Amino acid sequence: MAPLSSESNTVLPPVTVKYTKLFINGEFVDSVSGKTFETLDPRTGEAITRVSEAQKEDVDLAVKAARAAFDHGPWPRMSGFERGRILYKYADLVSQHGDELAALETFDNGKPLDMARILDIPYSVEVIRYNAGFADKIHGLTLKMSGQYQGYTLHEPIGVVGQMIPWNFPILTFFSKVSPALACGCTVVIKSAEQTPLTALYCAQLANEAGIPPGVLNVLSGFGETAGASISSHMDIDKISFTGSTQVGRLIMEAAAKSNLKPVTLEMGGKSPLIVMDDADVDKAVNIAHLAVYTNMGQVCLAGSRVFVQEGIYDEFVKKAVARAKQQVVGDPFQPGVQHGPQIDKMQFEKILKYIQYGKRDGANLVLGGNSLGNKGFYIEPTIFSDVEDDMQIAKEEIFGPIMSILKFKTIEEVIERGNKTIYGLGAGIITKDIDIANRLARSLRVGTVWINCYLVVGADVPLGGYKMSGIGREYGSYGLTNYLQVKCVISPLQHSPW
Ligand code: TXE
Repeated sequence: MAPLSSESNTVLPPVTVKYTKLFINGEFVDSVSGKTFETLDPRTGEAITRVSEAQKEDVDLAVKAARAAFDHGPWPRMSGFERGRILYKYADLVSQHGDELAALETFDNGKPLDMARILDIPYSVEVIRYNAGFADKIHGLTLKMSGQYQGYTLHEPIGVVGQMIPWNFPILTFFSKVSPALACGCTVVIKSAEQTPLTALYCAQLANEAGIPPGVLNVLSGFGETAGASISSHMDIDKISFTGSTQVGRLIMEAAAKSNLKPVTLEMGGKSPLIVMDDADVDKAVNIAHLAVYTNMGQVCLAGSRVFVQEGIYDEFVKKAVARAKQQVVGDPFQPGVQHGPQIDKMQFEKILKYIQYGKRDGANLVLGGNSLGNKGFYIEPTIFSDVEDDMQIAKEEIFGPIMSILKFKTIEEVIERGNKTIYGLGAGIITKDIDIANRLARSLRVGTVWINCYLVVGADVPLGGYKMSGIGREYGSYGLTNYLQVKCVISPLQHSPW
């Protein structure tokens, strides 16, 4: 671990900010109130720039534009082929501007530039292309009814969609929400997270260049309690899709229920078990666990934040996990080779340090890290606790930081029960050479994704979502498109009509 100490660690970002206003009806506009807010550089905690702040009246304007574009505009009415063509162009533009977008993402979010370049941007492009390819393949069924009737189903766009995204994967969550909705012919009002508004605004400009008509995609920067709440309670929005905390997911569902009962898709928190059996290759298991916990500084909903290791290899695993984490290159995320940058903001930084205190207080064994790093920004050392017990706070609650909690178990029955003993159900990992054990665990864990001998492997074609309080619905893959479609059934008499 490279110590972070002096000011000289912070390098100049290779990017300038171009777009800071709200994007409504195809134009960048000031907020009605004229209010703006700062977005911060997590490397320093200092302001990058100010962006316009959307509030209720701006949400109303964006919804009005999206409503008009849906009710009267060309987007839902054009052929799926044409919509797909425009979305492919959008993907090409994101790819062409990939270096600038990656740098902007790192500037606003603090994730290593290497990662933004090789993961966030290409994966976003893949997601847009995947959904673009579906635009002309959305169709219903023909139904041979009993009696003198026949029916068919139409899969129609659900309407105006409101979307709220988090700060941990700003571009990726932007496109995982926007591209299936657009492919289905919906129009969108999306609010970025207040910590990371910059790449969404850049992508709004690219939507214009791709030929997405005005009003079809509206991008707002603003806070959850104001702009976000206005979206979820809006009477003229037909559907909500949200990614963020379970706590806010609940508020959104409540607001949707209290307004027009719009359906909601929720992707929320997790406390995913990663189960390492005695027969595992310990070095490989340590690598997988390392990636499962430290990717994106632990700010991943699917993070394998409870590492269950069977007793026979427990001590060796802990020792090797510590050695592996010590190799993590921590530093300014713009520096080549850096794998671990700052946490997103002061609130998350303090939350994580608080959990480190809880771990110590509850008697877990701190075997690595446990401190903040440097004299500015939001850096935290990769941290490991061993001897973690199920009822400790660090084993129960989502920390969303670079903390590995290692728990010991004896039998499969025990680990199934303990793995499932959580309010969450997002992901799980299994590391074993025994196919029977892998199959049994995969069937027994109540989660949306199970990885066997790997972790955090995702793809545009693979559905993602949670059981229990981790979520409602699935995103990505063909499943993701169904969030944005209504099914209409049309029935008519056959030749010998009884009417
Ligand atoms: O999330 P919020 P925060 C978890 C993680 C993290 C914790 C808190 O544990 O430590 O949540 O993070 C918008 N109506 N995840 O506070 O508040 C908000 O503006 C409508 C897991 O950042 O849920 C932002 O756009 N919208 C997660 C988005 O919700 C509201 C990713 C997420 O913010 C709103 C992020 C409201 N009342 C955090 N209040 C994941 N699943 O990956 C806030 N928002």
